[in-house]
Amino acid sequence: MLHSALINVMVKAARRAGRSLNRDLGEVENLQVSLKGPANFVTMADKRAEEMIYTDLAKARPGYGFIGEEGGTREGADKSHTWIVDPLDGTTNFLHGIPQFAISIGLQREGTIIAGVIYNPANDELYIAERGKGAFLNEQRLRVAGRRKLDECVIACGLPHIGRGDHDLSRKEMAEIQNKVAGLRRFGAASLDMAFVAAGRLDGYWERNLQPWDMAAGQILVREAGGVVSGMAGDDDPLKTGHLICGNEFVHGELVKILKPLGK
Ligand code: 2AM
Ligand code: CA
Ligand code: CA
Ligand code: CA
Repeated sequence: MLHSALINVMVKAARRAGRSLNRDLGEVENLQVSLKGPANFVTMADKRAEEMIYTDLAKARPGYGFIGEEGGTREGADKSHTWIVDPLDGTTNFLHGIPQFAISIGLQREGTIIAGVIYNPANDELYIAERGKGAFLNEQRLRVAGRRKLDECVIACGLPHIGRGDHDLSRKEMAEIQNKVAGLRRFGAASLDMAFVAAGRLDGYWERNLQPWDMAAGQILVREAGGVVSGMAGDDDPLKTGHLICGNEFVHGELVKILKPLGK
């Protein structure tokens, strides 16, 4: 499969930052860990990876804007294109040596995500999606799972962290879903949860209080794999609300039916 020049730029940046993360993973006990807030860890690994990604992307596409979790917003001369980057999604997993973390790079044009790359350097899984051109895992075309019975589905969620979000609501949500599905999972890296939905490994996923860099690339992966992505209302934009539900059309609809009334 030949990808566009744009995707090649994103893949190259993700792979270089991935090598850096793998090096840091080998010496994770020597990494300085700081707290941005309660249970909100950041390390040199996050910052180094973001700098590399910014450098590579800015070199290849000078002028595009950049939003990264660690570096904040950098305006570009080109007001229509913006990179949305999480240099290390799943920092807590990373710090514990759990190989479920990723680099997530999305590209937004005029408010729409047009390309996404998610890369897990621990197992070398590379997810790619471009608008209208499908979604891929290591060159294999992806399609969301086709299950239409909730009690056969494996669903993932995210949980609010210490001092953030509504913990009572999340308990209610989990209890409702747990009672209706084959399995409920919590992996801890939002971008990979979406990549797993695109790959048909998970049937659906929901999480509240996400940031744009957690979901920019994941959204287009799920959509290009034939899935549906929205906020909690079922037809709203998760980039605007911060809340996200995704799955195949059926599973997405069922999750919305269960979760939407709980949030009121
Ligand atoms: P991060 O590792 O890039 O911070 C999983 O629920 C998602 O929440 C991940 O995408 C993770 O991204 C993010 N996350 C982890 N700890 C967090 C915290 N304390 N506050 C906000 N987001 C967090
Ligand atoms: Ca973080
Ligand atoms: Ca993240
Ligand atoms: Ca991060």
